[in-house]
Amino acid sequence: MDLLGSIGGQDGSYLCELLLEKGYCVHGILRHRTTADYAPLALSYVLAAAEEFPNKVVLHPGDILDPYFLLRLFRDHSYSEVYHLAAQSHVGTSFDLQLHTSDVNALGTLRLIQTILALRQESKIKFYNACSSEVFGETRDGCQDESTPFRPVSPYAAAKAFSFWVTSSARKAHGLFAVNGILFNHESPRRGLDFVTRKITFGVAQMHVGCTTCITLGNLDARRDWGHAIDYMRGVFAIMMQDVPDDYVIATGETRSVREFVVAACRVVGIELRWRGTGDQEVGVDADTGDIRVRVDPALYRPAEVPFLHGSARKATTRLGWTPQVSFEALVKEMVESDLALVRGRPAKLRTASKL
Ligand code: F7E
Repeated sequence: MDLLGSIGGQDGSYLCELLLEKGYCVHGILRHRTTADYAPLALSYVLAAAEEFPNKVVLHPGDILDPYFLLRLFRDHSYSEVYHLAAQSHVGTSFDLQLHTSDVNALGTLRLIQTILALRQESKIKFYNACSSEVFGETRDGCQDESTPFRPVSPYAAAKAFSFWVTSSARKAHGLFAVNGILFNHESPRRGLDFVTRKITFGVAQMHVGCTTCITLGNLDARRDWGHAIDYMRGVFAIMMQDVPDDYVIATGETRSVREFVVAACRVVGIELRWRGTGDQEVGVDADTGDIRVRVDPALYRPAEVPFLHGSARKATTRLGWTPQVSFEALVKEMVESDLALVRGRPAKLRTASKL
């Protein structure tokens, strides 16, 4: 039996489906969502799975911030694998919600580990911690892998670095099968609307049907290594299936700028962008019509930015046999097409009914 904390976001929803395919019974923690990382599409897939397989998907409304909730959960159920995905996952928001971000992302991890240790369950549980490429922070060039030093620049990344070290410490000090996945950015149609990729694909879809004329973005030159969340959840599962616990980078090995992402997304609906101006005044213009399609708003710049991420998943490829299957172009196309269906009122699956 597996526990996903939390199950209601992009990663939880895909991992839940993957584990169901493998024959697992999946328990998931569903937090009452009030923050910016609300991902209604992802949640709707989880609710659909719970409706379809009521004996296989069990949802626990709760919060990893509540130690008594965790104690009850781990006392009343016997878990063999615990996937810790719960986070305040928006890096920009972490500058405004520093304590909350630390409480969830850093101490939340420790609360889970402490619960396992307090109940003396360390010999029967495998524990996965969702670490993040944001921990590499100020790196400017080259590839980042498991040996790259952490140089976090945001409260989000500092908290994720803490979560990394308490996880590896639990492995070394207490013999818990505890592993970190250092995942680079991973996207999909189920991504929350406040992450740049989905903001762009949803904006492009809205432009295409005439709901809006322009997308407003922050730093167009930040570079990220973007992969597909389904590929990355396969990687997470592979990490947990090893006999020996270890930490792994999961990345595509390709890096692109936000600017390149928006160009690729516009191309899916037949818009070719030309760039005019510099800095805050830069605009992306529709080459055919001359209409402004992209603007820059300095309010969306981060107080401290990670300028460049480019991962090397060589260890995962060699030891786990993991490679990404979905190309950058296929990812962008899938996201734009899914958002087109959404804005046209024909989403693939969108459930709102819930027994919670
Ligand atoms: O930003 C720039 C922004 O918010 C990507 C999370 O899953 O991946 C994600 O963190 C880049 C940044 O993701 C806008 O400044 C420009 O440079 O999509 P994002 P992120 O911060 O990289 C890591 C691996 C995680 O672990 C995190 O949980 O895009 N950018 N304009 C913008 N970003 C946003 N959100 N909105 C803009 O308008």
